[in-house]
Amino acid sequence: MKAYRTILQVFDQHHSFALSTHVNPDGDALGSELALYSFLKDLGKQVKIFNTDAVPKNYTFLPFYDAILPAKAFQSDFPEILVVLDAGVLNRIGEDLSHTLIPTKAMVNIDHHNTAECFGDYNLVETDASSTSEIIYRLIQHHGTPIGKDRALCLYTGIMFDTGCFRYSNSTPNAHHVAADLIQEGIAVDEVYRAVYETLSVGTIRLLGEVFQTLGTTPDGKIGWLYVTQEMFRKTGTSHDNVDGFINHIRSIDTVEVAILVSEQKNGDSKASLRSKSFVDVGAIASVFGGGGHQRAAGCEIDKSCEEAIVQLVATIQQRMRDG
Ligand SMILES: [Mn+2]
Repeated sequence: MKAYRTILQVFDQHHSFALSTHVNPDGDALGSELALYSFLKDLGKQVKIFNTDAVPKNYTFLPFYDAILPAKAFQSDFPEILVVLDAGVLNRIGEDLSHTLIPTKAMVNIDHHNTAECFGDYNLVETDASSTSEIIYRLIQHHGTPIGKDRALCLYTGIMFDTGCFRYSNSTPNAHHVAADLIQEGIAVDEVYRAVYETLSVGTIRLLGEVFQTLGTTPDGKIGWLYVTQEMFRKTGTSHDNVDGFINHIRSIDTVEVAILVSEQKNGDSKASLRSKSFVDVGAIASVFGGGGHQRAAGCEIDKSCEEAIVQLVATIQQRMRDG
């Protein structure tokens, strides 16, 4: 637990902080960031959050979410300490921010990704943690500060999201113990679930209908994919934000080991999400294409059309499966 002590000392010895997390922030990115924000505020620190992408609407129930500033709000008020959460490499916070948001004293990286590069001056990287939120929970506990209901709501949301609502293999006994503690702070788990997942627009369901038309699988059924194009977004009045969770439909096919969801970017390039069920390390697959992630969940960008990206991904995955 020396790593926790070291990070708490760094917090103790400095006054001004900036926090950031990865682009397209998810429940864990936001939950861990906002809980840490609240913790540092309670310690009397000056704290600002700068994220490249805005908070998705379904996360605006999180306390303190309006403290999150856009990248362009950062001028030259350099923080002593920059804490980067839930990102394994620095440029995951966005190309611009990764170059402009420079701390005067030290960078701290808190993360749980297998592919984490430990790019900070101080790194709290625990690859067996379910989520960055679980690590922030431990950090606050280690300090002896009560978690409290607001931070519990943030951290529970993070753990719930990263464990796929306690269904993925990272739903460890520890993750459940921490979740139990957080629930004890008085949060309503049914409300958290509804806020995150049951706020779909009609457009999102229409988009799902379009995307389902693209379903493909390899002859053995082990790899399945869907893709979504800019035209589908236009037709249904939706955007990339609405695609969240679509990949789970492919993963739920009985024969599928690897699920691929490819999304066409505005410039025609592709962004791929990869999920696996039990044995394929999709983090390793993603890193072949310059991406990253975990064994069971990863992502990468490919400068090809959706169809071409799928062909390349499938070939790479089949090769890995053959090599065992
Ligand atoms: Mn995470």
